[in-house]
Amino acid sequence: MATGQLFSKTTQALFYNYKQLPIQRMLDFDFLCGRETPSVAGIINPGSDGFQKLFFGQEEIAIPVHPTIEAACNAHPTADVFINFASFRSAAASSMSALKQPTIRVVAIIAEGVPESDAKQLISYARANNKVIIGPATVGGIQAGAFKIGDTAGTIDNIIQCKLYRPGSVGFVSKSGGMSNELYNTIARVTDGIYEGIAIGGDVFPGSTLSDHILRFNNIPQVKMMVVLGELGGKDEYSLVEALKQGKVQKPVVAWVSGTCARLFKSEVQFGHAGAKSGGELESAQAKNQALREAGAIVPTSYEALESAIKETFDKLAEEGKISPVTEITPPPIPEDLKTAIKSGKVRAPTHIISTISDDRGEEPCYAGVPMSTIIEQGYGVGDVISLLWFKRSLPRYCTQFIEICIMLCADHGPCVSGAHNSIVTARAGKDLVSSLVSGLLTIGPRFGGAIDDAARYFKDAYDRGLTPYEFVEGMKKKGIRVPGIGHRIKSRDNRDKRVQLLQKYAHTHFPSVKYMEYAVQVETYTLSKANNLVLNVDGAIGSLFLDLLSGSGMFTKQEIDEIVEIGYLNGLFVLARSIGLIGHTFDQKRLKQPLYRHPWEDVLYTNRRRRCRRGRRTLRARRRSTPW
Ligand code: Q5B
Repeated sequence: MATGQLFSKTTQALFYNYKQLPIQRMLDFDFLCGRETPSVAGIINPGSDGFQKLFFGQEEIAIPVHPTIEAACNAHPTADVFINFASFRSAAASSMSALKQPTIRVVAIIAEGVPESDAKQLISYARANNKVIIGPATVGGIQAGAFKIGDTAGTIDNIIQCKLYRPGSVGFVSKSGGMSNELYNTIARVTDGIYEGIAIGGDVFPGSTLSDHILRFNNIPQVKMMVVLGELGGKDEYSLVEALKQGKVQKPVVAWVSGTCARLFKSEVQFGHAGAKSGGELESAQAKNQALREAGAIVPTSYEALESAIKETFDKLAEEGKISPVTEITPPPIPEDLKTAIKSGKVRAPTHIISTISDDRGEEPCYAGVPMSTIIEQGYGVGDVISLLWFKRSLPRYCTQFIEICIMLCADHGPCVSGAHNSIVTARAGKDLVSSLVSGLLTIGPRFGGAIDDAARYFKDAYDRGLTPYEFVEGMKKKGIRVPGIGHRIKSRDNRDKRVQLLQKYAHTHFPSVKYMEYAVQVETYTLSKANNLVLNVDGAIGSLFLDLLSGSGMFTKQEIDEIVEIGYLNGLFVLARSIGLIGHTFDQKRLKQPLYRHPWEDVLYTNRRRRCRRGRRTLRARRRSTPW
């Protein structure tokens, strides 16, 4: 890199603290400039690693993420700029650690509010080790057509307007980042543009000074003139005055120190930056402007006259043949982000998912259009929520209460049923809650708990077709299908399922019609004539009563009822309810610290033949003796 140059078109940076927008802006700038490699080599996100997906033009690239500064520097030894987006609390420590890395040459510190004592330590370490700090409290800097730090120069539109995608002849240094955007624009209007622009930051102790950069620009052959924008407060501008007086700067310097209005205030004024306060007369904008003028800088009489001063200086250099015309290029268009394009109405994109039951985009989530505050404030219950999310409507209270009763009645049926058994075994195998729950839920099906939908389907079909219970049951038998909703392992004619009786009682009291349930009872009467345990079970009771709810409530069309039965909503009630019990069983086993379950041999009928030999029998006997049960 030539003397004085901080950056080039191949400079790469490490970016500390993942901030998507400024990194993407850097990469967009790279693309605009026709860089071959992204200017961000790696990201340091303390504690995490992996990759971050970002765009380089139209292409998506994965930028490595490292957990520590050391790891990032080791992985990217040619990345010599460290862009520090840490907060003011950790900016000093991370900047010092970066400065100590042999591969790091330039550190840009974006944070405002870095303690002055910390800043001084950083500055003295950097100077002693020949490293450059830009900031703290800076937006960064830019080398036109080559490299840009973070948010410098603002949006892509502004960068294009200021022609920062290709180098000009002006070196620019400013204290303020915001004002540098303004000056990039001014300079682009009246000259061939910026070669390099640096905002040193508005702190009292900047890592590098106005004169540091002016002296550097003086050594860069492509820089033909310099523009300086200082501000009241501090004495930084005087080091430039000294350099000018000592003849260290040979190229024209146009300078302006802003803050001349401070004199209009009766008391001392503090502008936006920590350093921008007029202490004594020497620190006033007027005194500094005067000193710069006397030292040989071109200092206009007002900020408004700065633009013409820059123009005159540039035109003079051009007339003297010191500036050769810049080759204008048309930068490639930056593809717009889909989100932005959609927002501006420029494009439309098909969605990949359609949802009709809930919406979380507004101020509060809505279930089927009902805001959460209504659900809570008007005392909706779980049954109402189910009716909104499953059936997309508010059902009458007697219906939602029926749903809640189903949930309560089916929440658990002891540890011996298939689902609970599986959850218990899984929990005892040391698995987590979700695994234990899911293992129990997976047993729900045509024999256990999941017969509600089929019960509703078959009872509805048989009733609607006017089949007698005899015709129905015998027809099913011919097809080799057990009647869903009929039969139980432990319930029988003499040991009725209380849950079924409770559901029937509720429906008789509240439902306008219970025709499907009455049909199911007639079927039960017939099946009981065959065997004692062929009772209407809880699945059959819920299935038939839900048909009554759907048809009797007047809230569903015939077509909707057919669809609900065909899709099969009702097993969902058992799944939802039994999850409560399965979770309970899982907690219970864990609370009881139960060991790994192993089914006892005695409880298994082994049917594989064992060869009769003495040794074999001895082994089996020995094994049995050592088994704990
Ligand atoms: N037979 C439930 O059977 C069970 C028949 C039938 C015609 C029938 C059986 C069945 C339909 C599915 C159903 C939900 C497997 C049950 C639930 C939740 C639970 C569970 C809990 C909880 C029980 C003996 C003879 C055979 C069979 C005949 C049996 N059922 N015929 N239609 N439905 N039902 N499931 O006692 O001539 O000897 O060959 O599949 O509705 O899961 O608490 O435990 O809350 O957790 O094992 O309540 O009924 O009878 O298989 O020995 O059969 O009866 O064809 O006749 P079993 P099997 P045959 S509620």
